[in-house]
Amino acid sequence: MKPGNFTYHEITTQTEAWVEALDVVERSSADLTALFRSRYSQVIFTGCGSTYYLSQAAAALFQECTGRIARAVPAGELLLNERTVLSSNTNNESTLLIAISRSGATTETLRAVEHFKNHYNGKILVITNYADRPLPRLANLSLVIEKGQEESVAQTRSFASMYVAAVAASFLAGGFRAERSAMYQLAEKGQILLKTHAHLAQEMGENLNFDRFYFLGSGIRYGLACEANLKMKEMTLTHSEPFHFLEFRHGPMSMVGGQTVVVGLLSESNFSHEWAVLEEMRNLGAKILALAERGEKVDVQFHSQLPEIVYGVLYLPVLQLMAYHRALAKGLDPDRPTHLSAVVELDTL
Ligand code: F1P
Repeated sequence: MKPGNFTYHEITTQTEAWVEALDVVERSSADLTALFRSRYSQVIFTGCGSTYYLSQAAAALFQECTGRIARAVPAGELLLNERTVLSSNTNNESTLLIAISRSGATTETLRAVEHFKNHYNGKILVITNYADRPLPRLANLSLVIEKGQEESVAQTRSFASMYVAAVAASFLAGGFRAERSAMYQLAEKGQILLKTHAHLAQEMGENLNFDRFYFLGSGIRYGLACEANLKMKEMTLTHSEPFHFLEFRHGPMSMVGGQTVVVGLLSESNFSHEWAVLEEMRNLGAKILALAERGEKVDVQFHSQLPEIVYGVLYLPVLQLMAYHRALAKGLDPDRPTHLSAVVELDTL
């Protein structure tokens, strides 16, 4: 088996898992509707690593769609610093907990959900890729997307599959019927993007003159920028950080130079403000990689003709592929990132 074979396969077949995620939400729609109708005043999304970043992306979108207060916390924080997340005044039934985990076996997530289950009466929704694991057993309802399962350590297909499920579930909670059915168009658009931008991902990934990457995304895209940044770190051992667009001017831009790549996950709603940041960084010497629905100078254009709350998953494949190529160019195995294992299981918690 050549290094990176699994990762490459998982990235390039991920759209099948997107479709399965939509089918899973569709099949569970009655149960999900009942769950979202239950009494709660806030939603906590939780996970670790990639699935914490997924939680960030999902919480922003959930709040945007439903108007309900939603936030994301790392499972380790929910477990060890509970009072920074759940107020002691919190009514027992007022939190809906949405736990996300590829493996369904990460110790922090399990312990945090167990603790919540034992001390609060709020309902628990789990989003995962494996049915026969401890986490789904703790849930009132689980969304299991088996086609998202992976051989590789770093999450690519799994992340996208669970993200699609979280978005579709948020649309259901918010009554966004048309947006939910529009999501079925994403798979075809994702496949086209993977084909048309494979070369760009390779060219950017193989350019080892670049020594640092910044991923900018705001609103519902910030969690996705965090995830793209994590791929670059895990797979390629490259200095990389995520920021909200306008935050980048407030200090981080001092790191920009001729070997910097600034990746912009641009929105339509704030395009001009976000584009201005990229242009400023270009003037400071950075290489810009821009992704957006459309735009004259945008490198990766989706042309999805879908609303921006629908097409978030389209930001991922080209960036995952860029990390894959950079790992290979550095002589690393994208399937087996340095020091990492697929699941963090601890006997100390
Ligand atoms: C979470 C996770 C992965 C990461 C690493 C360790 O796993 O942090 O995101 O890539 O391999 O575990 P999970 O709870 O989503 O299975």
